[in-house]
Amino acid sequence: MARNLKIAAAQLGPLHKADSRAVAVKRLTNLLKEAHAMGAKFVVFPELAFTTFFPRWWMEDQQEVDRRYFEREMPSNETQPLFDLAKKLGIGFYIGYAELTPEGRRFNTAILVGPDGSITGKYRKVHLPGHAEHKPQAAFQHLEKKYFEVGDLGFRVWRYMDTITGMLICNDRRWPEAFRVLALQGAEIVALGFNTPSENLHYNEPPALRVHHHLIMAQSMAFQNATWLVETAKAGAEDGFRMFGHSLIVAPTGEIAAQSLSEEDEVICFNADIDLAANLKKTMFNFAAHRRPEHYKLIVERVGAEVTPANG
Ligand code: CDT
Repeated sequence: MARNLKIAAAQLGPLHKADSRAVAVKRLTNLLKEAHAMGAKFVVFPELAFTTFFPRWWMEDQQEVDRRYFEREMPSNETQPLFDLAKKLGIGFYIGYAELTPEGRRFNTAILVGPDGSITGKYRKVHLPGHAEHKPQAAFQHLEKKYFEVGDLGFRVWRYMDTITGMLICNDRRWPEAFRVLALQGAEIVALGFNTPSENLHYNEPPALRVHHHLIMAQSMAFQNATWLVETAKAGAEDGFRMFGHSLIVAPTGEIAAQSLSEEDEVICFNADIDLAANLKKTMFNFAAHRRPEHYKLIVERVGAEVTPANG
């Protein structure tokens, strides 16, 4: 019997420093209602969805950072309304947030919540981009290496809503290894939230080129790993710092099934045939038949590139 799942990407427009969690949760619940009206059963929200993208700011008072931007529990009193509404509507969701553990560790985290409201899975971001030190000359900061530890849960998949679903977060989408580890566990859907500045912090780069990279990566990762891929942005100008939208639902064929048009709150939805990848997984990307891991050893043995000429 065909397996179909109506999937939505619920893109958020900007959340400013002054916006409270209550404002964010209200907008997230409105998006959930809109997704429900479109028939969605699984909704993917962005990375760090309850606050502004705070790693763009250098802040020294860690207690204040924890209070304003980190979640000590999920759900909390403030975030509970989203969980309650999703459960009432029978919708499962992915959402990203800044996690502060009881031991005082900080992670950039995403969770998969079942349509019954229970937390099925947790992922802590592995690829933390940017820097840890203050760059006073830069137009903005990208301080994920200051505010978060590298995730310690690895890349996992879960049996979820009659599919096999994995999670990634933002910069992970630039690393083929992350997708391949999920695909080797049978991933049929990869859910990912992101916050990507339109401007390159390090050197001048046309914003359109940054979107181009985002699109070609999504299409190739979905195809080469024969998986559905849902990528949801937090977008627009947060306190004047612009991030692009272009939230996507990509089929295992590498085709873009749906794409957002705005940099505002916006829902896109697609009725995904989860078995669409079956032929691809039996032929071109039959990993068991064609992969040659004995020749891939450097992938895990070496981190940075080193020049090693073939002839010594
Ligand atoms: N949130 C996130 O990971 N953003 C990065 C920006 C990298 S620029 C230092 C991204 O890969 O989109």
